[in-house]
Amino acid sequence: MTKITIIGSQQSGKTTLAAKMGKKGNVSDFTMYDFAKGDKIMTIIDPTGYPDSVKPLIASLTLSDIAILCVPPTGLDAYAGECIVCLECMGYKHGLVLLTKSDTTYPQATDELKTKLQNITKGTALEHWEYMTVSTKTFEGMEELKEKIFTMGETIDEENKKKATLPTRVIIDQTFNVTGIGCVVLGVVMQGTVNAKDKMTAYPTSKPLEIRSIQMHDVDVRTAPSGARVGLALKGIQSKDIDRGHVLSLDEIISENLKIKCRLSPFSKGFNTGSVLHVFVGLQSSPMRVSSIEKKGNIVEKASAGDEYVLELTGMKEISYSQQDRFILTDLDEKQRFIGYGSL
Ligand SMILES: Nc1nc2c(ncn2[C@@H]2O[C@H](COP(=O)(O)OP(=O)(O)OP(=O)(O)O)[C@@H](O)[C@H]2O)c(=O)[nH]1
Ligand SMILES: [Mg+2]
Repeated sequence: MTKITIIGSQQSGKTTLAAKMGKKGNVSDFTMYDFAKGDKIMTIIDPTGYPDSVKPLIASLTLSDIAILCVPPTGLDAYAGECIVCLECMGYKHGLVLLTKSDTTYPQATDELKTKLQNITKGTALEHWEYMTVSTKTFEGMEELKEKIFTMGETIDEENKKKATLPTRVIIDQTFNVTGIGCVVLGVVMQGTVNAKDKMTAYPTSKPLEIRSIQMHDVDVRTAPSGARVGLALKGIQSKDIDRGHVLSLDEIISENLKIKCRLSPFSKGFNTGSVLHVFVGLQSSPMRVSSIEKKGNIVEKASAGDEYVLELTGMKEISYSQQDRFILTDLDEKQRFIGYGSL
């Protein structure tokens, strides 16, 4: 099961592409599309709530394995630039650069655009991503794109198999109440394996629960592997007690404040002690005040683009995370909102 997020320039054909690739499903601040061919299943996410908010962008990418960065013949715009900084901050591994609307340009211009983009993305997470060309109008490149995604999906399936024995963690992106069943949640098994009857805890609220039943793409299953998109019916918890961003796990760290080692993006403006940042971890986020900035053991007043720091951040809301999680730092008042990333 391969999960893809489509991002990139405004009006580059992202929504049209998603709609041509799959059948429209759930809509919130991102829209999901499903495609199945034999045992191959694909979920395509269109983060429609971006660029108004960075939340759906981070959420969609977190729930996906592959990012498709769409660039039309007119090139990168400020939002595609911001998407690249986001991918870089997330350390996003798998992706493609898709040169869209190929029916409106000619091959030489496409080659020039590709060379330009390869120069811009040198040294970033996108450096070794493949380039493909499509038109949703003439269907040029559409089959090749699907094939490419399934091939990448095989690599991702292998990576997921290696995560099967890790402690189980499921990130929830939707919760609702179903009459006669009770609390139902949708989410992705980020690592480990979920089994019916498993006893787990919802974090950061620390509410205990039991997995009553599991569905994968509307089919009842007893167990769901790492990487699976699942629907879970839960026992012992009400839908009002669980929200998007919550993590089902056996053990997570919970805190309001953080002390993290972080690296600022070269494309950020930096910040000072006292600044308020929005810190994301998985699908959770919290506004946090920078209470101290340390550079190589010394306390400093300002954090600048491209450098590394130890930050102390003070929040007012509990978030949950684990030792290996990556925190994404954003400043929602800036034009380019991604500042950098950090870890414990
Ligand atoms: N000629 C041509 N037009 C296209 C193609 N794909 C999309 N379009 C047109 O481009 C416009 C934008 O398409 P959307 O799919 O809405 O693009 P988007 O990237 O989702 O746009 P935003 O969400 O507003 O950023 C629409 O008028 C589409 O009909 C294509 O391959 N060729
Ligand atoms: Mg769109």
